[in-house]
Amino acid sequence: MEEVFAYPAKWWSEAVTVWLVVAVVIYLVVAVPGIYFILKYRFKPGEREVGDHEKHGHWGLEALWTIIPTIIVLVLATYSFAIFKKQRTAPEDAMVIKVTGFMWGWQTEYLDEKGNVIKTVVTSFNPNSYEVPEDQKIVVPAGKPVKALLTSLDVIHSFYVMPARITEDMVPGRITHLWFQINEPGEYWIFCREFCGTGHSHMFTKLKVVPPEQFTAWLKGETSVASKKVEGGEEL
Ligand SMILES: [Cu+2]
Repeated sequence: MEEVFAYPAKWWSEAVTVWLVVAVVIYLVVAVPGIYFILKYRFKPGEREVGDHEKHGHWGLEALWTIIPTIIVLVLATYSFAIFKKQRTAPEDAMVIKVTGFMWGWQTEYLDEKGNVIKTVVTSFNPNSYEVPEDQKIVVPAGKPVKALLTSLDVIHSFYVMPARITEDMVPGRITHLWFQINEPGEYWIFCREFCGTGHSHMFTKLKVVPPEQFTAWLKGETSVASKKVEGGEEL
């Protein structure tokens, strides 16, 4: 199985496997005996059609096939909710950025420890190209949790961080949030995932994930981030 290098994508990917295994086991437990009984007890010429098949309930069985599914449902619900909670709660040490969506682009603000904006990156609308200029990419450090505070200037957009498999609406007049962590340096897509007008299909940008030292240097403006080929990331 492919190693997932981003959160919360990794947890959901594991959850899919768990749900799949449970579903396949239940399918086999129900369908295999089902097919067997259909063949074994099918009508054969010469048999009486009515009267022979009255059965009375078996309390042990009834209890068993009520309790087991109840336990399965409770376990899956608790397990899935625990992931959902982790997904909604950014780690304490997360770096905070502010991203504002507009028709059609993004403005990303980087903050210092006091919450002052120290750097701003704006991705602007270009209907003629799928290339994102180097200085318009959203840069974040690899292996560190990033919490994004989201809002919009005009209509509802949605900030979709593709490698992390997470999306959240950007609503004018409201601040929403999500967090993600990408462990593998590289370049990944960010899309608007809420139809927001004629420029929607060109409302995207690149997330550039770089080693932490390189990120700090970039933030301070000491060096520009060198263009880097994607390694093990999303197909661009
Ligand atoms: Cu949009």
